[in-house]
Amino acid sequence: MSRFINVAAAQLGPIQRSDTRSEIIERLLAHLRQAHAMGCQLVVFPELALTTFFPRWYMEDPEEVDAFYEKEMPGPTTRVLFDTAAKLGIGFYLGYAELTVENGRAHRYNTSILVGQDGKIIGKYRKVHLPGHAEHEPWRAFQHLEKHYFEPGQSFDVWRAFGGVMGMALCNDRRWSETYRVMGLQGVEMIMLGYNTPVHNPPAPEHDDLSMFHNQLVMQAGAYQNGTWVVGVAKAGEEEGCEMIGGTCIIAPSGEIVAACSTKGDELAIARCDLDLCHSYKSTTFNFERHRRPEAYGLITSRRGAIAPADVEMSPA
Ligand code: ING
Repeated sequence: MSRFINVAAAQLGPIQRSDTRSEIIERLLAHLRQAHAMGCQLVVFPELALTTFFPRWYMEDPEEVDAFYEKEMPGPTTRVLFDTAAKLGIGFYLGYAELTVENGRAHRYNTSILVGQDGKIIGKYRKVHLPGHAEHEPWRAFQHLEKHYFEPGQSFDVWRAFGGVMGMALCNDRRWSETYRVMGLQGVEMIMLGYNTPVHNPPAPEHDDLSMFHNQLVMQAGAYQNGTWVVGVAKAGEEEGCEMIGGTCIIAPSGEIVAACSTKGDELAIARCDLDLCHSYKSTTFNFERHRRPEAYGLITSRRGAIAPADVEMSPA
């Protein structure tokens, strides 16, 4: 008997700085209701789905900065998402900026949660790969200060939910093969990941025309090489003068895109996902137990940066 989940990839168009939390929550609720009407059990929202992508600015006023973070989840403005999920029997993945106090110290993370069809939190993930830079770099058309505003997460976990093994990632994580493989080694069958990706990458403008190609490339490869579904969801369009890619899509364990958005606004891409398709890859081509050779992979965890043999002239880092 196949295990199906009807999944909605819930793309958001831009969120401007002046948009209020209640206006944004209304957009998320509209997605939940539409997905429910279309028979979905799970909705996947983007990264930082409650605010504009604020790491594009260098801000020094702590109050100004902390207004972008959620101090509790659910909180006063987000509680309605959980109540609606429980009422409709539809779960969701949500990306947001998390501020938490542990042992009297404040910690800030780029976070996602997975909420079940009963409206209860199943799991939390904190972004491991924080791109960009930690200090203000005025030469850039816009900043990318995730290393300034967030601490990195330390692990990729999976959870048994929705009839399968579910995993979470966030944005830049999708560019690193280790993200998928660590969850693949835990039997993941569906990876949910939201992203906010500017078209323009200031350190490498020559890549800009390939931003959509790279977006699909990494997610399709991750899906196929680990025999897992991947649901990639954009916050897209022009946010505060910064154009962000769309490309929201649902990818099967074969690596094929089975559903995709075609706009850069609020849009659902929906697919009926058969989790049993994963087995076809996990038991053959990517039967890790039969084919992997960890004894040859030591450098992957023992070395951070690339080191070429002495006689190869490499361009300066
Ligand atoms: N955004 C971008 C991402 O990885 C980026 C940052 C853009 C990195 C282009 C490299 C190239 O999609 C986030 N939020 O990680």
